Amino acid sequence: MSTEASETRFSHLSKEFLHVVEVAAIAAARTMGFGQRKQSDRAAVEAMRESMRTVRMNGRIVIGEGERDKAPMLYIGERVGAGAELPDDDETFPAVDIAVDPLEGTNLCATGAANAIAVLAAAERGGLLHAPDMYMNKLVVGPAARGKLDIDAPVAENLKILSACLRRAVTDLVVSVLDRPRHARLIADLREAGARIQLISDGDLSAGISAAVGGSGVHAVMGIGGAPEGVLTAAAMKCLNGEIQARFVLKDQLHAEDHTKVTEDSETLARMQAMGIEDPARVYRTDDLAPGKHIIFAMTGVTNGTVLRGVRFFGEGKRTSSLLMTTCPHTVRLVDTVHVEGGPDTVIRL
Ligand code: VTB
Repeated sequence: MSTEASETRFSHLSKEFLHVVEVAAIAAARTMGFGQRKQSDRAAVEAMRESMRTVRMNGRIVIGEGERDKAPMLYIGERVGAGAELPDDDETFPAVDIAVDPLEGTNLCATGAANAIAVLAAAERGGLLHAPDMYMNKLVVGPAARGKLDIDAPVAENLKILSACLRRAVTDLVVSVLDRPRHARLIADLREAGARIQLISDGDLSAGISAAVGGSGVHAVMGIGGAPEGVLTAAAMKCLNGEIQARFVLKDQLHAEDHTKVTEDSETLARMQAMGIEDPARVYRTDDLAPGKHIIFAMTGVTNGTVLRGVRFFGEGKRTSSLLMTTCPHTVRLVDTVHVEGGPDTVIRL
């Protein structure tokens, strides 16, 4: 098959992935505010898994719900899609690596708080890093500051550079940080430097997307969150021209002043090695986390958020708001979908 034909086949998958995140978001949104985060997550996972069965791909989950023994569905290594049973070299369907977070922000959904999303990223085989389910220190910025900051530099220094890139004072900057005790020092440093802070209870992936787009009121994300979300953030950054720098953090380093020191958590170190992470202290950049040339990133709002609206149910159907992005061709689509369920008299509001 010509490269062009296989590229076209791959980019056509984006519409199918849009459907996958839409149905996951709808299923999760049905449970909004129930106070049952596991139930919300299960609803999203089941809907996503079911809708993925017919996607015309030979898919492999590289970031999912966990290791095979802990997660019955969408576990790391699971084969998905219409070509799931086919061998790797079969060309009936494109071979695709997939990272999913069927419900990013389970607590946000369970409490009806802002920015719960359903997310999927895809790339050609090998295009997304196999990141173990552990913590990661992250620095996320938009295109204006891409390549200019350094995750190892003091916070005040990074803010100074960011303020110059964005042509505003440090006191005008907003940095999003997960509200966790482990960030006490980071928050103190940000305050001392004079930046404004948006403390979020969950969801540093959606915060990263906000930081990368203009007009969101968020200029950077800093601090320690999940590594799987880091890979998904990298996929989004490739589409938005933003940047993520990141470093794995072992559990016993969580409260340490210096996250660059490798400690004795031998079980996690072994898990990292088994997944191909040779140097645990290395700084990963966007292209290390998402090296793929052909990236598809699809996300649907579950609850109302900074860049997307949540799912709305209106009796004769529902309405979803999604972001669908591809690198080849480079497109960013904002997709507002009305899923009509009523009869011929249903009025569609535009
Ligand atoms: C992180 C963050 C996610 O959960 O994984 C966080 O990346 C977990 O951190 O966006 P804690 O273990 O400290 O709760 C999220 O916020 C998703 O909910």
